[in-house]
Amino acid sequence: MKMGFRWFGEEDDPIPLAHVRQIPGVRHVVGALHDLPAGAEWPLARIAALREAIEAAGLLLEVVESVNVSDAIKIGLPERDRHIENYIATIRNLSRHGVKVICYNFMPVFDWIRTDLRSEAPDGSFSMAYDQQIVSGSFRDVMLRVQGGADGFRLPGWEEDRLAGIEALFEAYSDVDEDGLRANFAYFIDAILDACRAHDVRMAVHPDDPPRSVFGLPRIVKGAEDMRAIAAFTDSPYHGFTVCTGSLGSDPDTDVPSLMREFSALGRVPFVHLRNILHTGPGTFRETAHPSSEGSLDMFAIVEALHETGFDGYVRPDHGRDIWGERGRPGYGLHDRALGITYLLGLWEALGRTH
Ligand code: DNO
Ligand code: MN
Repeated sequence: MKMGFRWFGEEDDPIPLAHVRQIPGVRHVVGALHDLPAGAEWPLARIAALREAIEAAGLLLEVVESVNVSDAIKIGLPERDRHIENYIATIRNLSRHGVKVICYNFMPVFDWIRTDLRSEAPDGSFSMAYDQQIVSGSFRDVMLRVQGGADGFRLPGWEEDRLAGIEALFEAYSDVDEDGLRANFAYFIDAILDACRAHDVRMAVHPDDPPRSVFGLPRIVKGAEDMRAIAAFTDSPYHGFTVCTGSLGSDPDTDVPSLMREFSALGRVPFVHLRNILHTGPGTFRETAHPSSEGSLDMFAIVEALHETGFDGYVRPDHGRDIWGERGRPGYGLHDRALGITYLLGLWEALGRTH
């Protein structure tokens, strides 16, 4: 298990790499060029600069999250082939700098969604929460509620310039149902797979978060059944998953340890996001600290599933809480994610000693 830490870059992340380096057991930074639009080629020089900054801190850049897939590719618009060419060039450029895994998602229009970015828990810590009732309204209601509530932080995909064209984007999706979206996904994977093989870069699709349709948009990476259909595009190990326990586990019907066991045993899990959530009622959940004792997921059983299937890929803690007065990017503070890492590595060490 290779432990990583997500980092948003020198300009956008308040956490210095020197601090990441001090978290015991962390050797990998999960990074990206966040300013580049989906559909563009990532220039070699920009990747080189990111890698150099990470390596100068004594860390490695082997996992990138995310190289976003454009809506043109998801919708199947004519410009998708140009975007796919750029994606292939990006795979090649990343591989030249030692990148082994690309995390991405196939969610239309938006990325992950929460309805509260700073919800206070009884212990005085803050974390993100979700209420399906609120998402059942219009996305503008959600936007008004969420934006500004966390020091002006915007959910990914909700950037101002993007929201300006949002009606047209919704319209462009009006003919895309789940089957259509899946067909466009298969088209994308088929088009990039040779490049992945040639450059030895494994693709790892992140599940939908939350794992259900939002604002009437189709979503197709919601649970084990969806994942089986996606895995069936090709049996190549270059087409795999980022198993995100918190995203998948927010559906109370999903058995995360058994899903992890199934896909890891198939060799289709190059990357894992480990985090816990607490089901607080029908259609609601909040993010918690990583240990099993704090939330609804059995983190021991999840890590055990990885151990027993001989997992040797990359993991990172996912969203953590804001604790000890820290107030940075929601979900991506230093302290709680560092605590999570120590807990997860403790489970891993114990499993190694006893199995
Ligand atoms: C949610 C997070 C997401 C994820 C992207 C992947 O669980 O891990 O930010 O990174 O959706 O593209
Ligand atoms: Mn995740």
